[in-house]
Amino acid sequence: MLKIAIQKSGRLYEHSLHLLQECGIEINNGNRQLKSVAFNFPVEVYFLRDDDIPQYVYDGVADAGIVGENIVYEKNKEVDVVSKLGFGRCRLSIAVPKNMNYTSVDDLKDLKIATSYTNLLQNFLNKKNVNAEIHEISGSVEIAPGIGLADAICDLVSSGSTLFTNGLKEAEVILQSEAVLISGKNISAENNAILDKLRLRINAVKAAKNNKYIMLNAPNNQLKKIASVLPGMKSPTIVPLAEEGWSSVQSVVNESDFWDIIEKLKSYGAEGILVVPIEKMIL
Ligand code: PRT
Ligand code: ZN
Repeated sequence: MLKIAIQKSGRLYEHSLHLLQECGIEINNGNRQLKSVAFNFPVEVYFLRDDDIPQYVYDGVADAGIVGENIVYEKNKEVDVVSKLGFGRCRLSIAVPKNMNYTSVDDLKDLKIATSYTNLLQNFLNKKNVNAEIHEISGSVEIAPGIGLADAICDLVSSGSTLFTNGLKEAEVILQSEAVLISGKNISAENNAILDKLRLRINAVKAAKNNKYIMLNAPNNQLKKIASVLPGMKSPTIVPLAEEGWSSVQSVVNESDFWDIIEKLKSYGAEGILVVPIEKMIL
């Protein structure tokens, strides 16, 4: 049985449970238990504070965990990052009062910076050869400059609105972060095999999210050009239409270059383009 730790409440909780669900793993956490065994996959889920997950995985109390990279690298426990999960995206940044004339990292010299990410901040300052005072606080970091507790802060940012409402501006980005699946170094062979199965399912879910299935009609004399922008998983499927001189082309396209491809397809004479979501994609 693979023991996997996820956040018990907070920003990663819903996404983590949803990802497991999309992987076909059903868990009942109706009355907010501490742990729960899946009905249909050899997994037991532990619900923990995100800060504790790397330690539990390092100690082998849990075999794997879902947690933000910010926590993984701050806690600096020896665990393996198995896969990036594409949610919980944010960045760890240094922010300064918006009226400060900030030009470079040297402007942080001798400032007092409030953070709960002391290790990541210290590493960054060392790398940049800047000497500043780190003031550790555990919550509401963004109010520290306003109440005279610090000159600057180092905290997670996603939309930037928290910084804005507290009269701060982003000065340096220290780390880009998203939720990741981690595993312990001493995982048993049996649990490692279950983890491999889980990873395959996660990759299938992620690939499906990043890709769309596309169907279109194309004049036969344009098929070469159209096929060249639609590589698909191997190559596009091309079947003749009942109407002479036309074919139906089907393929898979990546979300990131989706609009570029659509524009090219239209310019090559494609018609009746249909785009549908993919449920799972096994490569
Ligand atoms: O109780 P527990 O310790 O488990 O939870 P927590 O309160 O420590 O963490 P939680 O639930 O707030 O966040 C869990 C994880 O979500 C973090 O470790 C990050 O990996 C990820 N994440 C993604 C974020 C954000 N985005 C985020 N915006 N975590 C926190 N924030 C906070 C940030 O600290 C700041 O206060 O949101 C504010 C900034 O947001 P914007 O949108 O105003 O910029
Ligand atoms: Zn936390």
